[in-house]
Amino acid sequence: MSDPRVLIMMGSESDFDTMKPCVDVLEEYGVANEVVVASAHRTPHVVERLAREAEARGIKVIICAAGMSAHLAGVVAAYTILPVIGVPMEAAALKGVDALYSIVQMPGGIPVACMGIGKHGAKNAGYLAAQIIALMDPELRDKLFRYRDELSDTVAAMNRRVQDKLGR
Ligand code: RP5
Repeated sequence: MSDPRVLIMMGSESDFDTMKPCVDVLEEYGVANEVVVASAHRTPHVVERLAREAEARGIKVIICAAGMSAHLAGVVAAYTILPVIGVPMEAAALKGVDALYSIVQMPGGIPVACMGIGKHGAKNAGYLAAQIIALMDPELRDKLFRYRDELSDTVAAMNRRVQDKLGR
């Protein structure tokens, strides 16, 4: 995709299905993005290059998805002052709690915005990145406000259905 504003990095191909909702959100709101598989442990040199070059390429936000001993977001954050959003992947043994703790417990001075584990976290990473970009993009800001209005309508409809079921 040309002139991406969001760079999504994931530690493995096995993270893709979980991260797809993140890509979907960015696509829906017309936020140009680039998706790359790069691992803090298996390809550290690639991660370093992507993180160092991101700002000069016009990237505004970096999203990093990783599971298990998840160092990707923290390592990327060490090389850039762009906002970095981490998404913990749910891997077998510890169900993503390992990745959550790895991402959320950054030492002071090198922040990472940590989302929830799995697909909800991935979706929220997309929205948070879009909201950050919206600070510089009034059209995107309007779209995000329209989405919030739609959400509100959806909840009001759910409430009406529940009241109907109760006969109230
Ligand atoms: C992490 O290890 C990846 O982000 C992935 O969540 C996990 C397992 O990777 P694979 O063994 O499936 O490639 O680095």
